[in-house]
Amino acid sequence: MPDYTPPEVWTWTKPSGGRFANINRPIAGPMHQKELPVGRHPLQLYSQGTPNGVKVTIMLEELLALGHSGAEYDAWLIRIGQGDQFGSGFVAINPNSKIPALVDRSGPNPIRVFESGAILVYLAEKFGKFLPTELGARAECLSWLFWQMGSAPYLGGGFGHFYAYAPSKIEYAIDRYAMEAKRQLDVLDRQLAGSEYVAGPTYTIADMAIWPWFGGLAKGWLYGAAEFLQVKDYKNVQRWADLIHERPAVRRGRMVNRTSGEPSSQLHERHDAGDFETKTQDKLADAAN
Ligand SMILES: N[C@@H](CCC(=O)N[C@@H](CS)C(=O)NCC(=O)O)C(=O)O
Repeated sequence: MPDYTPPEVWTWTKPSGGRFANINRPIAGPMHQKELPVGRHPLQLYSQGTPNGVKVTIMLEELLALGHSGAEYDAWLIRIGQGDQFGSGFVAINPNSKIPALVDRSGPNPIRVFESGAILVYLAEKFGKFLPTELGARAECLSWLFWQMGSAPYLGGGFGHFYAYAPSKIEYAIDRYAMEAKRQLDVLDRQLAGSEYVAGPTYTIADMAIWPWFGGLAKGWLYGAAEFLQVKDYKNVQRWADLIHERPAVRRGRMVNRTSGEPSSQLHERHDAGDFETKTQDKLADAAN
């Protein structure tokens, strides 16, 4: 590896290279003027079907499956690869310019919520579901939720970035983050050895936050790394990943704002429960022909 001596002061002189380099920049704030669309439902979600986005669509679909009509939502697609997260309307609801972001328009004043973990807690508290109220069980659930929020940057921004997206393969970086990704898988595997769901005997927002990342990794959906990390060895994670994947609301949640994979699995925007039957990309293509 060629040596690099950092200069006295770092300056942004060239794109960093690698996938997503076009959306990386060292400054925040809006980059262009663009208002956000608003649909007819109480909740407006602005997102894309990445692991962080899917956490929220799973939660909304689970709430709807329980009959909470107040959880009806419009899901608008924010194409992060095209820089939609830097539009003025989006930055107004998430100054951090990252999906997902939610606006609750059910009350007299719209409430914005950003950060996927905060959105899960907000919805759990609003509807009184999927976050235990007993102090100990609540602490366990929130501990695992925050574990996920703290772990994902190492898995995605560390391992995923250097293994799959960086412009060159750097052994030091891949070793460092593969070690951490496997350590995190082992943490989860040990927890799931004695617990049906992550935070205990019931399904909670901790499962919804952790599954899109570590369930996805276990099922071989992330970074083409299933073999490299030997994910099949984490037997309890595998059991749990399948258990969550079987849930109909999880299957629907995975489809919303999804822009890759089979056209029949991609529902770019969701404005009605019936859209899963009629508005997936394969159906829209058929209708256009
Ligand atoms: N901690 C944030 C992370 C959100 C995040 O990293 N979102 C990514 C997609 S998964 C994003 O919007 N990236 C666009 C960008 O970085 O410009 C959360 O959990 O909501």
